[in-house]
Amino acid sequence: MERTLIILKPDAVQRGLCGEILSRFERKGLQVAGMKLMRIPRALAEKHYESHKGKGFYEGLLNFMTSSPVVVLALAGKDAIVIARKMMGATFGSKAEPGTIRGDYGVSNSFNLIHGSDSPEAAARELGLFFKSDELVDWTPANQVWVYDLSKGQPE
Ligand code: IDP
Ligand code: MG
Repeated sequence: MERTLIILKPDAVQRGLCGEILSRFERKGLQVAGMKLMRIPRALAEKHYESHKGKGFYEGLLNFMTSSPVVVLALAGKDAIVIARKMMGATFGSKAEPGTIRGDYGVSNSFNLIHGSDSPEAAARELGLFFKSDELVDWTPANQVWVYDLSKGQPE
């Protein structure tokens, strides 16, 4: 099983959309392996978004991400990284397809509700930034045998 880092950004928390967004991931079959509400310290936001340093939106992005609490999630599942990115949709609500989280809940070209790791390398790095190892919980959901076909030993 793969893990991905999801951040429900300040606009999602302020607009009361955390439950709805988490519910989509739960219904899809992704498993919560870590979850907390936090205010992101500036230094952590800088590290998380270091690949965007120097871009025009970087300062505004840091201000946005540190302005108000976020919910950070570690979601687990087979191909969790790609699945979560598809469910999020394109970067801005104005462009994201209906049926995606960004497409269904936002219209802004700046506030976009959610972050999701975009590769296995990014997921490992970002999970390490936001969670201590003992904050990530390894557990087996009771319905796992109906979420996946486990008859061949591997989840299908
Ligand atoms: P992603 O979140 O869909 O992977 P990236 O291009 O990696 O999008 O950008 C990271 C984050 O930076 C976006 O989610 C968004 O919050 C912010 N961002 C990207 N481009 C812009 C922009 O042009 N204006 C304002 N914010 C931006
Ligand atoms: Mg990105």
